[in-house]
Amino acid sequence: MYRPSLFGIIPLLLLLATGEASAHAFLDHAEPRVGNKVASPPREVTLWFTQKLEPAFSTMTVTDSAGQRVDTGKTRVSGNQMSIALRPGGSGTYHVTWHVLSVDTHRTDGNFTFQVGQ
Ligand SMILES: [Cu+2]
Repeated sequence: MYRPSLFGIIPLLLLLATGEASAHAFLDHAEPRVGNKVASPPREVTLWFTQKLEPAFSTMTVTDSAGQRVDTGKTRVSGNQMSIALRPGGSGTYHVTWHVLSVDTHRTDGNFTFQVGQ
């Protein structure tokens, strides 16, 4: 016999909460891919978000393993996509930090790394 319980209700609440949160712009994927390793320094970094971005308030920076900025400082935004060109850099761990304002006026930010070289 069926007995309603919290075990049925809690997943439903989580589902509703997640649905609300996904309305903000979160990182969907990136190129180079998050945590991945690439053979040579990429010419640019591109991020794809779960929502369209406001170009004037969306930025990212990229630093190399020495903590030096290797991005050109000019973020390009198109729809839910944001890119930045990189200057030639060395191998090691690169850090990408992003701050975006999505079209629903919510701010989100985050960071990730990828590896360059062996
Ligand atoms: Cu939102």
